[in-house]
Amino acid sequence: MTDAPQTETRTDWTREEIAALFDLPFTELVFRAAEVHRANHPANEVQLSTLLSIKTGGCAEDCGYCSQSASANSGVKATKLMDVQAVLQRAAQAADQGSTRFCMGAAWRNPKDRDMPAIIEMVKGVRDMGMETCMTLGMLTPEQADMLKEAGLDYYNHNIDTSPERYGEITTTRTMEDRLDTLSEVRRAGINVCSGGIVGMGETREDRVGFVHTLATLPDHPQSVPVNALVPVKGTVLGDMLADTPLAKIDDVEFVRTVAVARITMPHSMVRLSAGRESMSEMTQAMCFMAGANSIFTGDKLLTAPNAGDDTDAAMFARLGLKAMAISETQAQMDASRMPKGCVKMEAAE
Ligand code: SAM
Ligand code: DTB
Ligand code: SF4
Repeated sequence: MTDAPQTETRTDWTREEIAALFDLPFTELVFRAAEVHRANHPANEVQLSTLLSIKTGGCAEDCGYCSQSASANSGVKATKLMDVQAVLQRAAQAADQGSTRFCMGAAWRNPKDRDMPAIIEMVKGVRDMGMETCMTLGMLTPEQADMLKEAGLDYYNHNIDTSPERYGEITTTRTMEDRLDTLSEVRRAGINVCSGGIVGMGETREDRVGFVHTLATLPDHPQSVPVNALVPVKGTVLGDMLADTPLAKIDDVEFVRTVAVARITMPHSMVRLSAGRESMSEMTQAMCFMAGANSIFTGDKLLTAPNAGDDTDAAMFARLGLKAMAISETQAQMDASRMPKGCVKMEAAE
């Protein structure tokens, strides 16, 4: 490990190196992550994304954290795919609120071919408003990935969620390999990859090491890395497990450590402080921004769970002196993230 900030894109991280980062004294780890952040991104700018659930609930997968699984008893009502015009109306509202990326999520194991024409209309319509588009629809066939690229989709979100060892305890209806296969189809099609996971599911430190290691050793780092804190939902396997064993809840310091290690190992990626902000103190969020998080979800709702809300976030940004990142800056960051491996950026972004 060197003392210079990590600007080189490495995909050969070892688990031992990642574990050693997690083991650093907290202030040393956050200091190093902040150096990497400043060398590669504007330090006080945060990208704003808005989520919309375009098809809610009734999902055939059994992800133990998710309120939308048909196997959960969460009370979330299953809906049909939303009408294209209604989706575009919500995107226009998000653009008015200053969001630069609109992420549309469907509670599907995979999209059916009959759904694709409406999905494509949604991508084209949102793009025409000048926003970046993101979809998260479950597993994709190579043909579907190509169709989404052709429609102009900017990002596809597909999380690996946890370590390869823990994966089978969280979801039994698919494997980590299935997940990685879809990610490689998305990459091959030329769509930016958004992939991260959830911390606070009762996993061990070793699982968090394995989670970051899996992402940081993909053939290319995901352009976007969402780090979610589990939102415990009553009636889901993990929500109920955590309600019974509150000590399994992750502490804020360990959450910030995970953000910092993601920042150091994937220096050019946008690291998104995702679900769970609603129950996180402003100080913990501030530590995450210090540790290199530079993207959030805005608005008062995620897919089904509550989010901090625009007024709360505006007040936090004012107090912390943070600025919304312009879309041109996000695109410059993406170009940097596509630099060949081993290429060292000479100038700091600010
Ligand atoms: N069905 C698609 C899929 O699984 O890829 C898209 C939607 S799914 C809800 C998107 C991601 O949200 C999941 O992979 C998971 O990481 C995150 N997520 C879902 N429920 C969550 C919860 N209760 N707390 C934190 N993150 C959650
Ligand atoms: C991601 O990593 N987090 C978002 C997005 N990708 C699709 C979803 C968070 C969902 C939180 C729980 C809910 O709203 O149901
Ligand atoms: Fe379905 Fe996605 Fe929820 Fe899993 S995370 S149950 S795939 S909606």
